[in-house]
Amino acid sequence: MTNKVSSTDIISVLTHAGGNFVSGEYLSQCLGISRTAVWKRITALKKEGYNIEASTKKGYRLNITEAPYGKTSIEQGLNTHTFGRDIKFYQEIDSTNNCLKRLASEGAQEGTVVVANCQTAGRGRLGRNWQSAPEKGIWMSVLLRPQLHPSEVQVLTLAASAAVCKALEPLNIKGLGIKWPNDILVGGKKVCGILTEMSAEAERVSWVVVGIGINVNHLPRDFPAELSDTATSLRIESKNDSLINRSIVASNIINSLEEIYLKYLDQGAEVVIREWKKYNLTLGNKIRLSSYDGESIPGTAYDILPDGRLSVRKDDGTIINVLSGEVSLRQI
Ligand code: BT5
Repeated sequence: MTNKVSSTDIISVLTHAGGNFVSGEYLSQCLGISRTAVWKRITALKKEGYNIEASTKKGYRLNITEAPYGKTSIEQGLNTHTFGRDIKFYQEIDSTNNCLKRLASEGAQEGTVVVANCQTAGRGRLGRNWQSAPEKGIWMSVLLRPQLHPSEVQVLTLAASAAVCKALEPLNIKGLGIKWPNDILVGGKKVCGILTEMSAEAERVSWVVVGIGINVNHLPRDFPAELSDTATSLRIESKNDSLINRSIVASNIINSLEEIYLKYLDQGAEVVIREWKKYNLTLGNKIRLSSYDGESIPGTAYDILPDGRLSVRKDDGTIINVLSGEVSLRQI
């Protein structure tokens, strides 16, 4: 009897559970084999490549394959005028920002989007590296061609982080917010980073590429050791432990980015800053401001100015306004 129970029977029970956990005891009763036999078969199935999660308390769960993630499934969720009307989707690319910068210099339209399932050379700011594991995150860049002075681009960076937070609202993640200028954190850990790059003449912007990297379906083991204390994912933070549909999240982001961008061009920076402040984790907090020349200034984040600069009251009482730099929160 025992030997006649095939692995397919186990897969069929787990599939039937629709991605929920099934206890070892239930499997054992259902299939008429011992719990040890269940465990042995599960181990063999995992070796075959089945993505089965085992939990001593809850039992076994087959990770149902993620909903489709590609150009068509992202397009299906769009309600935009121009953003995302031209999506280039790659299974693998060096960096979506690099790719879109090339396309921008060849004359690509505003709203062109590049998305990749995996980046082999994802970039952060100042030459830093951005870990972009295959299948796990949203690695995406959006092209803007605003009629703006280069000094007004900082506000676009704030707009992008506010747009991402708004798009993530349906996931109901407690404590998600923005550390100035545009790191999105949950419980002090980074879930999203944004890299804004531009090409400009003295008085006018030619193009801006907004690169957005979001850790979506990572489990803790998917992060390299050096990020284990500082990075998190939407899946980890959403607590219900099921795969998040990246297509829906990506299209929501494109939708909300177009909305806030058009508002900025139409109504000015105030509307962006108001939106950004809804998700603020920085203002009112004690911070340490590290400038790129290595100086580290303790103070309190005080306000955002209309040009996107952060106003900091230093611990000695003087006020400084900064356009760039690294903020670390001294308390959350
Ligand atoms: C950023 O830089 O946060 C901007 C990241 C932008 C990534 C997107 S993905 C799509 C587009 N294409 C690109 O090539 N880039 C953009 P920064 O503030 O400099 O943060 C970089 C630092 O974050 C690194 O030095 C690591 O410490 C940490 N880090 C790297 N990968 C991470 C990840 N996946 N999650 C959380 N933290 C990470």
